[in-house]
Amino acid sequence: MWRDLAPIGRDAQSKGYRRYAWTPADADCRTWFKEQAEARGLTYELDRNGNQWAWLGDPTAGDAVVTGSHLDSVPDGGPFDGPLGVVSSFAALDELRRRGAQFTKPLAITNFGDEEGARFGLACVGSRLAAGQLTVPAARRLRDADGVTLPEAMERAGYDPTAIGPDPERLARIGAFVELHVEQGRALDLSGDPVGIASAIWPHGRWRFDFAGEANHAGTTRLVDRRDPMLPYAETVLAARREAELARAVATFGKIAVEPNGVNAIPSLVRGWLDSRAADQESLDQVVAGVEKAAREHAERHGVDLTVVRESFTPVVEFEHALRDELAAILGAGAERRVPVLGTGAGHDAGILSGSIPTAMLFVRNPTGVSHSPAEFAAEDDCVAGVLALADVLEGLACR
Ligand code: HGY
Ligand code: MN
Ligand code: MN
Repeated sequence: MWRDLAPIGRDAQSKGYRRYAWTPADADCRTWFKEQAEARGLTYELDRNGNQWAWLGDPTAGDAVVTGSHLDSVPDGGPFDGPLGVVSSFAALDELRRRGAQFTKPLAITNFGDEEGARFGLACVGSRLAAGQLTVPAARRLRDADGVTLPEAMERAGYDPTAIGPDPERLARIGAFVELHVEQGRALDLSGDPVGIASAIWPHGRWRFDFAGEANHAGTTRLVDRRDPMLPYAETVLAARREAELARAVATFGKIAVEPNGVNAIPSLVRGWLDSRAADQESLDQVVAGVEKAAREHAERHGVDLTVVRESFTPVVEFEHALRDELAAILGAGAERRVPVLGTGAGHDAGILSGSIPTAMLFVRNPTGVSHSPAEFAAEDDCVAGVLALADVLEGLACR
């Protein structure tokens, strides 16, 4: 399965993945998912929001145990973020069949669409739509860098965008959703464990800072006559780092768009996107307020106009304790050591769905902690340990 997926959407130069929502690479990943489902005799379903489901047993029986993740990537993302959870779900089912496990509840494997929000800027679109956390009008307004809206992109990919919307009946069928994901940090490397259980997801969001100045000639415009938006932008990036350090949080300006983006032209507009996350809401609010305050002061000083728009936000997620503890009990049974429980600063579909159904996450060791990079890596032994752990969890939850 891993080898079949590997070449899809992989850039020859960067060796990173460019699997953006509703693009041909995304379509190829979706085809792979459907083939894996059908190869196992699972009932394939595509839901109204373009999420893919592979069912074993009667989906309408209720109390289903569901596992899966996403197949889309950030720009030049790594091979594991998302796909490890989907591949491990199919592999865990294969393992359970090898064990002769008898399912007493329906099981489903899922691929949630557009988790990374790389193309339209909002994370977890597929799961947010299903959970009613993204309204249809707001979804229809999403636009990519070329001005293509989400509905247009879905239509071009052969999907019916008029069907999108909340899917409470589908979520009501689910008793528990467990997502396996490569760890995006080094906690398991430091603790020496191949697998961990998630406790919480930090509150996190994305804010767009638009600095509007005055386009002019780079060579003939005196410094005192400039309204150069690049300067307050640069000072704001440094302010974000300071605010994050003060609040023991993280803040990243990872994406910038400059108009007209010419070497010899003072920009008319600089757009910068802030991603900030913190262990608690108060710290996150402190960082964002501090960055915005600094941005306004610097913009004012340079005669530049500033607008700030919050484009994506996810409140803190505390995974349901009963399910978290059930995973710990299942994985701890007979093991010589307790499976570590750890928080994360990375968002996931399991976080979005935790507002609607009981969800939990398993993390697989990432020896360098690097993610959202072609260098993202997990050792095969650890990936196998993740599959076996997921199989144990699914057996414990769905094969009583
Ligand atoms: O950005 C995140 O935390 C996730 O990878 N979407
Ligand atoms: Mn990611
Ligand atoms: Mn992910």
